[in-house]
Amino acid sequence: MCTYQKLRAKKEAAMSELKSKFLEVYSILKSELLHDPSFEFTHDSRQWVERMLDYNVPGGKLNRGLSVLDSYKLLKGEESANDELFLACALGWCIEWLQAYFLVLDDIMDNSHTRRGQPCWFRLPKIGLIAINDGLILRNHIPRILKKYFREKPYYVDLLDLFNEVEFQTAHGQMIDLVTTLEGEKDLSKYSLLLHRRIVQYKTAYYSFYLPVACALLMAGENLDNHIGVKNILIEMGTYFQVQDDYLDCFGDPKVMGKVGTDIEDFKCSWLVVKALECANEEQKQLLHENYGKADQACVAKVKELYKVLDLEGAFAEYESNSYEKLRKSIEAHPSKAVQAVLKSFLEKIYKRLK
Ligand code: GPP
Ligand code: MG
Ligand code: MG
Ligand code: MG
Repeated sequence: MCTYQKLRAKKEAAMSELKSKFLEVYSILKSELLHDPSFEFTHDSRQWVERMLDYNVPGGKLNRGLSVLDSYKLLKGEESANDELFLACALGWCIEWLQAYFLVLDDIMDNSHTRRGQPCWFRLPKIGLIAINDGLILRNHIPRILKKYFREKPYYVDLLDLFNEVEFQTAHGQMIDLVTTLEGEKDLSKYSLLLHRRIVQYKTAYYSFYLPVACALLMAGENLDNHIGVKNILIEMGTYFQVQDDYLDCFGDPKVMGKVGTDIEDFKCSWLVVKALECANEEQKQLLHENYGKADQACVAKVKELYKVLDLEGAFAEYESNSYEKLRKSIEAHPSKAVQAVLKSFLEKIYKRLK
């Protein structure tokens, strides 16, 4: 094994150790939530919530949650106490709970079929629209975890405020994502990179990128008002991440991603359709107007064919390497080496991702 391979193997072993520690904390939090004294659980109701949690919370990549732990360790150096690491895991799980809540509802709104390699929760027999209430339960678990573990901390109010702000921003991002696709207003001419940027910053970047690092900063005793530069870099990274999501929706391998894309059928303001509109001739634009946003698989195939002809794969590869270079430069310009390490670790996790 060469030095690089050894280093990589070491890093992977450390990551899998971190992941199993993180998963142990999931079991503890779940068990506490299933014995919450504010509700008189019966055997059946406890079983319902447990099955819902196991189906929707821990089965993803866990990048957002693990990033809290990772970032906190990098900010504090190696001397962090075990109970502090447990708290970083608990905060990480709050983000995974938030993500589960968003995904359960997003899949209903996007009319999706699969998620994380299994049917979407609302697609299961006897679940249907009960999934909406399950989403509310997931959402309500977050302040309960925060109260139990952080009530006495000086940063408790900031933490609550952070989760509230980010949820507010995400719901508004989701609103513009959905309203642009409304029946009767299907008008491709309003789709632009500017609109796309606005949608993805709000619906994805705040909760997926800013939130984990902001949690770690609060735990490390930092004032978030002093970290606007970090926030801006993370929002850029989140934008890049959602462009990847849009790209993979059409060009990714559903088996690897665990979900089948629906953006073309849903008339989404995806990065791909915006790029296609930018480089299409009049005839190709006409084809898009006629076929984009239709459930008919023949229409979807025509749009995909046009994406190939316009070499959107090439356009994406160029976007990806430019974004990566730009992000690296802004990270390297940051005055703190510890913060640089946090941001670099995040960027390396998503660069050229396939899922
Ligand atoms: C990702 O969009 C955005 C979210 C999951 C946020 C949802 C917000 C709510 C308030 C419900 P997406 O639809 O492109 O994600 P995916 O491709 O994973 O379905
Ligand atoms: Mg969506
Ligand atoms: Mg979706
Ligand atoms: Mg998507």
